[in-house]
Amino acid sequence: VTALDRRALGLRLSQLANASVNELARQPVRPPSESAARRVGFTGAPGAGKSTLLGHLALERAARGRLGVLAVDPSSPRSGGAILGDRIRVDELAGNSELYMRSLGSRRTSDGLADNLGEILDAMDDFSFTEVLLETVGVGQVEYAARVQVDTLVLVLMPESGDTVQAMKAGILEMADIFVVNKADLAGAQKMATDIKRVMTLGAHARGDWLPPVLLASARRPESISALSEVIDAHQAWLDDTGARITMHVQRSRYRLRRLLEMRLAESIAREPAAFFDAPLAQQLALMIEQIRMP
Ligand SMILES: Nc1nc2c(ncn2[C@@H]2O[C@H](COP(=O)(O)OP(=O)(O)OP(=O)(O)O)[C@@H](O)[C@H]2O)c(=O)[nH]1
Ligand SMILES: [Mg+2]
Repeated sequence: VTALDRRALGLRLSQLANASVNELARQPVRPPSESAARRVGFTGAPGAGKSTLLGHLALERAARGRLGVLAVDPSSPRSGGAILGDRIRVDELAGNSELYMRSLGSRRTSDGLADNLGEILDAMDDFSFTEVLLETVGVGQVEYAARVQVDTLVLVLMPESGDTVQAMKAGILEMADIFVVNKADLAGAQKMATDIKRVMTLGAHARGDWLPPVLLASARRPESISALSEVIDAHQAWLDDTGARITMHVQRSRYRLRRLLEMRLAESIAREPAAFFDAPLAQQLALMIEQIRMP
């Protein structure tokens, strides 16, 4: 593996964040790959402590190989768009030549970035990342895109915030692989965890299903970060053992095909309906339809 070309990667990600439908359609169709970066997503309400958690996890996991930390449009005025939480010493991470951190915005709304997230994460594979940690905020379109694009989705909740109810309403609860009741040094964390566990065990679970664990975590308790790191590994191992990773790749291909068609259709209707079947989209369709056939 050659040294990370930060300039080239930065340029590529900026291009993809603002890419047109045609530019997105020109990105290659990829078969499942053993060498693809493990993708771990973190979502939750503004201020839930996602960036702080990511920073600590990055410190813990950076030694394993090339690690990317991406944040989609962190727009909270409190954090000022910081990728790492305010308690992380950036210099601890900055010296690591195999660590890459970057926040992503798009010229559209932050929801617009949902269109490009798949291609952005694919680009990380081209730069030989071992793992990518992705932070998204809120419960918009980006959350649904993130669910499809990451292997492991961690939902970060704050105690006594009404986050559980909000997440339930938005359907995020069903999407999460791991629940983190964060800021567990604050009151109400244990009760919240118990409530979530109760909700989770209500649903029917087939043998061999992944039952999402509920963890308490706090930036002030290093052992809680290690525990989360281990659970992420356990979920990744489960994906490999059950073949779920392959199913996931098929779902991603389906999602990409649908998004490209929707975007292109909307564009064509707005301009010139006959242009819908122009290259390069049409050329890609045959390849992509092949890709979504289950092996
Ligand atoms: N008490 C307590 N505060 C925490 C903990 N982790 C983070 N915080 C604080 O919570 C605030 C928000 O932390 P961030 O990590 O920026 O939260 P975020 O979810 O990334 O926020 P946005 O990106 O703005 O949505 C900061 O002031 C942190 O210091 C924790 O474990 N306990
Ligand atoms: Mg943040």
